[in-house]
Amino acid sequence: MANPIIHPPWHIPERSVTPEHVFRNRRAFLKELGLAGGGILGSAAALQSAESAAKSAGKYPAARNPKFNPGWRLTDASIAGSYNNFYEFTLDKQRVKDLVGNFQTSPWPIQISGLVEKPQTIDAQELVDQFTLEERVYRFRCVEAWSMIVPWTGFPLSKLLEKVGPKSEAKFVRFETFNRPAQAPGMLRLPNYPWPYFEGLRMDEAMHPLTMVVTGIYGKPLPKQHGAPVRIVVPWKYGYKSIKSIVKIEFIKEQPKTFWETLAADEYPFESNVNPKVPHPRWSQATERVIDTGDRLKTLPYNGYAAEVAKLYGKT
Ligand SMILES: Nc1nc2c(c(=O)[nH]1)N[C@H]1C(S)=C(S)[C@@H](COP(=O)(O)O)O[C@H]1N2
Ligand SMILES: [Mo]
Repeated sequence: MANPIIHPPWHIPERSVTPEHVFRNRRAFLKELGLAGGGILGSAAALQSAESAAKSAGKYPAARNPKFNPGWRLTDASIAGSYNNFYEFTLDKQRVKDLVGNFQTSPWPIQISGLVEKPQTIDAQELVDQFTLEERVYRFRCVEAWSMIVPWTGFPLSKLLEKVGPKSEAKFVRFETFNRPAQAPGMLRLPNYPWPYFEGLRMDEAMHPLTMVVTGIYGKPLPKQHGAPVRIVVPWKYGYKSIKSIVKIEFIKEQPKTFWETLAADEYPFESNVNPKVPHPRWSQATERVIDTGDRLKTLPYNGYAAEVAKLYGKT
């Protein structure tokens, strides 16, 4: 076969996104969900989708929330966008951006399920359109001891939770990333990894006002290498908790396993709060390297967010 890549049924070439393609996308998506009815629904949906795309485009850049605008020097955008951990594509941080070409991020059904009042499957764009986007400057600290400071665009995860209504028995939220080896070459090269990537938070961590659903960075929609179209960002935890390109949000009773915990439980425990005093089994966490300047900084407890979050862990 000339082309070994088998495209999913809704595949369209990315470069030609026009309202007409948005229309076709949308229909294919609804069909997949078993929702496509006659022409009326089809064209109404198409209109809605075209409107939705236009509306989303107009949301960037979102207003910066002054509470999260500490005047820190931002990491250079092109460096943040070419130094990515996204193992679905490659382990080589500098090459992720070059390998995301086949990754299709629209349409993007997200399933909200489990112990929740309003379970649903909804396209990422429609979901995001229900919220007011804001920009927040956050520190970001990877467990590998590098860090950056970036302006994320999105909204608090708590707002989404309020809308879908977790039941009182729900104690944890589990997130899952897409599972499409044909679009993500790293998945095939690491066959022993427990794909798709999955993560979790306690309900109080998920409800904390710092925890964000992120749709953009540096005033624009998320580039694919940063986890398009929708990811989570939890700034007081090591970077791997901030799961990219999510397709599933599930409310559950028991603490979920996580991808990295499954691979090495002693190195990547569920909680994984940034803590300079607790070394990784193979290296110190006392300092961090800023990815663009190369500066060595002292790592702060909870990545600098102790005043906001230490109380979640019985500490002040
Ligand atoms: N699905 C998925 N999410 C992921 C990862 C990944 O490999 N796959 N890597 C994590 C790690 S280790 C880090 S440090 C951050 C990196 O985010 P960035 O590339 O936007 O800086 O994404 C996290 N989310
Ligand atoms: Mo990381």
